[in-house]
Amino acid sequence: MKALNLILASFLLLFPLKSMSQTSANYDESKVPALMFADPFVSEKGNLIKTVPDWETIRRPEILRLFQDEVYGKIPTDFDAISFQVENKTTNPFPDIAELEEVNITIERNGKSHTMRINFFIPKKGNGPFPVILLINYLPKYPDGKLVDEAFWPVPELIKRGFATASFHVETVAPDITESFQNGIISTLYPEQIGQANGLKALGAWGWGAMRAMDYFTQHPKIDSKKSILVGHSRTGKAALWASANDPRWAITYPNESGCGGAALSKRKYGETVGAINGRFPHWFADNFRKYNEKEEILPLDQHLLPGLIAPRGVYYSSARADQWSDPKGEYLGIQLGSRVAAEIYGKKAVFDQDFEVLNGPVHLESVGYHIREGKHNLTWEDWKLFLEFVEKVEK
Ligand code: GTR
Repeated sequence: MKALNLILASFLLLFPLKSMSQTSANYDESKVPALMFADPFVSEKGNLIKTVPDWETIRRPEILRLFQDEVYGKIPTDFDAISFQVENKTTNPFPDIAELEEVNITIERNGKSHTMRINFFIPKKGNGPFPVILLINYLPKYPDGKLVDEAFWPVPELIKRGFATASFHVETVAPDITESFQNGIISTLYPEQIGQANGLKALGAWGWGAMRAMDYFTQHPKIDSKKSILVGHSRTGKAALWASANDPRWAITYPNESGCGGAALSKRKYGETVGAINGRFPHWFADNFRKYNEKEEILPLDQHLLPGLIAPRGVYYSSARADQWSDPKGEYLGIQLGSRVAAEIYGKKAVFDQDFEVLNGPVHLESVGYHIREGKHNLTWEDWKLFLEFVEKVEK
């Protein structure tokens, strides 16, 4: 009995992070259901959408509304005032190559105000204006206080390549906690969103934070905000996608391993499912998204419609082979199908003609790209490096 307890205890020690939903998830391709997808090029009234004006005035707004109402909830953007104050409190870890600005962004609405904070590094070499990369961070390892985790946010490498780079922690906008996520901008600035079935939740709030950081970049003399890049990993990859669908000021959007509710197709029910994600993180998505728990087949849309909302701007996805929970094949299909808008409406060379199974290296097309690497769920230097190669091609 003692031996059995010992075995059990060491098993729990070895696998403490694998939740039950993760172990009971489907990882068998033969069990993936036959897929029925909404057509990006047929409007709700049944009209064929072929031109840029029809896409931009009819079909794109329909799809944006569907994501807003059924998946993510609204991102309100109205406020009365915004102001910026640079207040450096931390020692600059890279004084030789970068200037550091720790910026307080204060937003006012209906007599109330909220202040969020971003950490911002600007190259010392050259006069700019510099393109800027914003990373939405959620790692508990370095909330405000410690500025940089070089594996996850490789500031010196980005600076050396001529980018300015900024990051904010989700907590400065909305805590990533089911019980208290509203204790940020939601209850202070947008209380009317609370209780609405398509109201603002945590992912949308983090996306809103990215927009306010962009407000700072657009007025910064050293920044070329027309070349701004939004990056997120996993949960913040989902937020980055939704932010960029709402805010056309992002030139390139890079969600790394954003999985369920991000890059991956929900209807495949492979790895993490809608029911699993809503169960574990009820504060991320609109309440309406719960209607599709274990019923993904009745979703009136799927994630392949997201890249089209970002087109013709750049969008890049990446997966990790051992990160089956995020469904790498579903992520690839999401961008392969999704890039049809860039290709067929905007005439970009954006056709992924290889099947997922035969991919043997990164695919870098005109405004879209994808890579899969070996290894586990993480944002690594390998991911950054391949992504930056794509950026160089897009910005040429
Ligand atoms: C997982 C979650 C994923 C993903 C990830 C992360 O536990 O199931 O959807 O968002 O967390 O953010 O690291």
